[in-house]
Amino acid sequence: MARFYISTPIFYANDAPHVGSAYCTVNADAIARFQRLLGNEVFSLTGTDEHGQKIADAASSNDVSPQAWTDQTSKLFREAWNGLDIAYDDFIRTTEPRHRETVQAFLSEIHDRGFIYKGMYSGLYCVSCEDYYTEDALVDEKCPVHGKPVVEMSEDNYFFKLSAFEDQLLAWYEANPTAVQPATKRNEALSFIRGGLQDISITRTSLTWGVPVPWDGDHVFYVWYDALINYLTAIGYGVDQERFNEWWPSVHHLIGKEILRFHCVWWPAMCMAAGIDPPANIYVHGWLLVGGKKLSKSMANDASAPVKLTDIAPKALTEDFGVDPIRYYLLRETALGNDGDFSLEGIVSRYNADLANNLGNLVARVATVVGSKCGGVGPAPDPKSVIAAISAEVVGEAVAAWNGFQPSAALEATWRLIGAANSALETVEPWKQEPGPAVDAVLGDCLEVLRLVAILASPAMPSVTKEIWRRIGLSGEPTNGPFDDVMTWGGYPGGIPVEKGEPLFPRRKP
Ligand code: ME8
Repeated sequence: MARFYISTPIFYANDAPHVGSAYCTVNADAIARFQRLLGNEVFSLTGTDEHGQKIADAASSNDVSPQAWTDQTSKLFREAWNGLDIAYDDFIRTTEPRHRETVQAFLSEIHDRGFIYKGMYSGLYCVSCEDYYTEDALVDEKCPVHGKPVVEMSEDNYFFKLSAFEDQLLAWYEANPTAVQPATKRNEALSFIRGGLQDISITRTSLTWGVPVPWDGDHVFYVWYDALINYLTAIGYGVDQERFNEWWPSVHHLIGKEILRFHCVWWPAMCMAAGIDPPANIYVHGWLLVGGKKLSKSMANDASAPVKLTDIAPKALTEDFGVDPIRYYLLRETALGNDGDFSLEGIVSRYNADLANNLGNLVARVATVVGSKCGGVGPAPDPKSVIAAISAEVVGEAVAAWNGFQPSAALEATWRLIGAANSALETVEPWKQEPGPAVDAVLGDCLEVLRLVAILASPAMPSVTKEIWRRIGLSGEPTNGPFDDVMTWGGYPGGIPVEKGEPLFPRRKP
């Protein structure tokens, strides 16, 4: 049994989550669930990022304290994740005492090792990014990510000697060619490093809403510096060394592309400075776009946005389509790493094509014909079925894709198996045949396909796959044994009752 640690970024608790925030979390959850299926010990982490100027501003415009504000908003994230069936193992809030202690211990270690010094900083700051920009990086004199005006800031700060880690970072990238994926993102990080690294300011005096600097009470840590350390807090850095060593550095950080520099340059360098190994893997995903623009909280105030943010809030979507179909859409529609268009029309067409017409139809047809031709008792599959070979290929591909952080490809492969079963039904047309071995063979094969699909698709659709499992007469939950054994053709025992039930995915009007 291996250990598998996966993290999402921690989300700014300045406002409620949107479906773009859910995108990363659903992908991380499905990948974690697949690793649990393999029998691995999994630790999946998510949470909220609660310090910094952006949160302080949101709290003050709502006339409450930052703590009260983040208490409310953090709860909204937790509720949204519960509503999307996210099986996280820990939900961290950066305002928790455990996190404050870890931040102080980790940064004191870097300070003691001589990589933090005091100096003056001035630059152009985007509050939404909580980041400084050079003049060249601005677009029309505005922040390149948010399109908002930047402000001149000048502060007496502590600096982290990032510049001292240029060679070490390049050597780490060289020695770990798959540490940052996909390769295009690795190249982006490498070219940033090769372009030369400057020391970065890691504290603020202009703000009090942050983790206090233990060696200088006038300063708090800059929010990004506190945030990245959440990945260590959750596994007991400085508190439970044994637990920490069990999980670190074999971590997989799943992140969005705009926070690549923090995770792929700063974070490994910070780890090096503190004397721990950098994270083993950082997987960078793209954005959900609406009308070509990044889906973001600021769309709430944009009258020209092509869709109202409230109409596509995670809760509104799951109430309309169901939890599993929304999870499926987020995982299947776009290959992880690319940008993808998000639209309600897109959800409906994916739902009708893959769920109603394909999986739902297979479940319904098999159960109906088992009812009419086999007295409601499912026959066993044919050990020599032609579908057995397709199944072996699909299982191999799906496993490789899940392991390679490609849920979309894993589901695409899984749906080929569903397609093979539907084609076999159309060829044999058991509903037109007399009961007998030919009817039993095709229905047994289809039931075996449903058993395999219920397992392979369970990371994406945990509830519906349980229901399929139950309807075809199996007990427990999808998977009931060592992964390689349960994925071998022929596991459906036959001789057990099959239930028809209501349509799993009633067709939607396009
Ligand atoms: O960046 N499509 O928080 P955040 C896909 N607190 N992903 C999206 C998205 C979209 N339209 N919109 C947002 C932060 N995201 C920091 C992280 S980690 C130590 C600190 C993703 O709430 C985005 O790419 O602004 C990012 O990975 C995540 O949501 C959190 O964004």
